[in-house]
Amino acid sequence: MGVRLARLMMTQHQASGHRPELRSYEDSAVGNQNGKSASAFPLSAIHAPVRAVERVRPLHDPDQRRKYRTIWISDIHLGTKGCNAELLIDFLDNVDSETMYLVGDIIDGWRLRKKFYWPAAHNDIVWRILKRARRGTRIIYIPGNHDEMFRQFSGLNFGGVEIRRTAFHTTADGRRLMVLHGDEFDAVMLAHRWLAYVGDAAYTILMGLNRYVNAVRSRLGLSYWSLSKMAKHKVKNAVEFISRYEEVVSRAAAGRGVDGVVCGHIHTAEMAEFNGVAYYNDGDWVEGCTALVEHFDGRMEVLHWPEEMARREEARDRRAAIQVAA
Ligand SMILES: [Mn+2]
Repeated sequence: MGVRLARLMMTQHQASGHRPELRSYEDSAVGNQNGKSASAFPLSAIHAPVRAVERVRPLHDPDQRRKYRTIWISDIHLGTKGCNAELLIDFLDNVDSETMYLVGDIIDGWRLRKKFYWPAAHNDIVWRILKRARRGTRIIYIPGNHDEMFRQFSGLNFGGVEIRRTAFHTTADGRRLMVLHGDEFDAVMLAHRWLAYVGDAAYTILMGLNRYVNAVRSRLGLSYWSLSKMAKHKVKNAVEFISRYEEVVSRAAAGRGVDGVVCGHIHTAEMAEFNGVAYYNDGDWVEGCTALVEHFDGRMEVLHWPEEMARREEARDRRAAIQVAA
């Protein structure tokens, strides 16, 4: 299944009219720098997705990135319109780590099976992650329920990416954390799979609305705002569900004798403690756009990327204003 999906992605990529764009990029680059004609350059020898990475945005200097000991991200849902690829690309271009955990639902196989959707930006994310592995970042991928087709490869290594069902992480201050996607605890999903699909449909509608609201907001010059994040916090049932989920996961972690647990799945970033067990959720890249990070002293933090971006823009505006004044 995984191989078929990968092949399908490649085919789609090549058929999407990407080549002419890439060629024109190549033409100008080769022509300007070497004075050679483009036809002398063996374009077909170049792997198209690699060029796509460099085409979208100039490469950032890895040394300039904010560095953490560990990064956890999950619920990216590549292959869906809900995936906030722009924000994630910005995150990956500005933040680096020694170890990176991909905590599941990275690729949405459920949705891809129904309707194929794979824009160039989604390839850019895959290639940025693989490039990190090549540069020496340890990458551990724990497939979730939406990318469960990769679970059969648990224990294997692909291009420097280790695939695991569950992982154990030791923090700089010596705490042992269990890392898993988290659908294992979702009683609703196990008992009534159809209910999860109904929830999925409602979620898709909400995400569509979220996209629309934010398109309007960005046209008005307003920052990104999460509709369902607000909706979730307003709806009592959802709040109850989330807190029950957090307790169930923490109790299971206590049973395994670890100091804490890191998961994703419910798209709600959180740092909490239940009966002496730390509960961390790295959130998602559909609505909240959050990551969990470990500092070099073992301190944990949730990064809310839309806010980080807004802060950066503000600082840039301030610098520009100072320059104008001077
Ligand atoms: Mn999930």
